[in-house]
Amino acid sequence: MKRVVSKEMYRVAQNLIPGGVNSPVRTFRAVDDFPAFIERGKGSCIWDVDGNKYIDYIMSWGAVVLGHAHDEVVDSVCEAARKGFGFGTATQGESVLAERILSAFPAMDLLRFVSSGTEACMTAIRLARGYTKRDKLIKFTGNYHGHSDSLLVAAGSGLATLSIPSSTGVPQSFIENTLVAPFNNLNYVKELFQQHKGQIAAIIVEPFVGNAGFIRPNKGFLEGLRELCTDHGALLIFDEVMTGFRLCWGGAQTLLNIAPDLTTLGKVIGGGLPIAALGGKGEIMSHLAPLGSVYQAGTLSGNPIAVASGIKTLEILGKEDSYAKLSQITQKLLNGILEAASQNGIKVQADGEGGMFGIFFAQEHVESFEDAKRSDLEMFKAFFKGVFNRGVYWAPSLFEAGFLSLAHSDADIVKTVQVIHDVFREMKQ
Ligand code: HOZ
Repeated sequence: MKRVVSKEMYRVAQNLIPGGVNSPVRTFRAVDDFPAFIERGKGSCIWDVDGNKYIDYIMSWGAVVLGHAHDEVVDSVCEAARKGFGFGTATQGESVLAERILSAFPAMDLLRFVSSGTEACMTAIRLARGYTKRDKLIKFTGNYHGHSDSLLVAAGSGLATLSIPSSTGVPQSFIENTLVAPFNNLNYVKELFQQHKGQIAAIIVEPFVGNAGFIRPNKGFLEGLRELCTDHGALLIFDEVMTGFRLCWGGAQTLLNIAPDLTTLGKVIGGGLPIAALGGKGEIMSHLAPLGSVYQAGTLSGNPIAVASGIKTLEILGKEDSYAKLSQITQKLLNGILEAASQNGIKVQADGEGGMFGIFFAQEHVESFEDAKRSDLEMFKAFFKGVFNRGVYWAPSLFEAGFLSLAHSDADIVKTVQVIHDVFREMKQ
């Protein structure tokens, strides 16, 4: 596939924007390539500036769950835009979207809209600290909760992709209260609670990890975290920025019937426009200003255009068979990958839930970031290059999940599986 115009645009961008991109994973550096500059998207596909067409398995990192430029969502966004881009004050749409989200999350009484997942997680941590009057926080290796200072420790996503263990520019004093445990290791967390008795404000966790590839929680792990938090008076925060409305109607907490104290959401709730939220029990949420003394604010919070996109997206997604369809199409893809791998003697782990999935070229079962790092990066690079050059747009990092949408068709999956089969055959040689 020729990417001549993209290459030139990338050259220009690098003189204007650090690394030529506005979010590091997008450089494709981890797969020894450069980005395709995208011109447009429709349904399951995107087209680059050279006219190449790709079946998209990134879907704006999971946000565009209905497919690109869904006609009804576009109409809602245009209608909202014609009324004004934002007013910096209350609009009715915010309550409509809040009501729709709250009805899907029984553990939430109230929610506050912000503009990004980073803000949602940063605010959730501040709220947990303000509420418990404790400072320490437990996070898991390979989990990524945005780029606020205290959470940039042993993080997944771009940091893992670029092998940056922890960001420079974060003073040691900002992270000395961040304790780190391996995902799926409950005993390790128990030990932390013993060592730091009465000091831990919260655990923050991606219930299904999407920022270290896709990693499923072992049975009992999240339930164990719930119990530990309850026993020790700490708050359990589920970061469902990726998993919210993606695994099922609700989130991982609905699927597993676990009630976290706080939840962060993003991506799907804006249908591709920038909006995120944090929510939880009224007793905790009422500590946020103006009701309480934990401060948070934002000019673009609850932006009416993003809200309109979110309302329409959830309205369409709420139809009866949406998640059955998402799961069925994801399973079809995963089965196809496993079959192509077995036919070509390639060892691959492929797993997914709802419309989210991931693969690892690993000998052993991957259940933590540490396991993911031991999987075969060279195999992944060869796989990525093979599919990308054949028109399948895959996350350019071992440490990112993949996403499908309601616009992906059986024909898309058949075509993708055929491509993967050809790539595996080539990799075997
Ligand atoms: N943190 C995002 C998903 N893990 C990646 C965002 C991006 O690079 O665009």
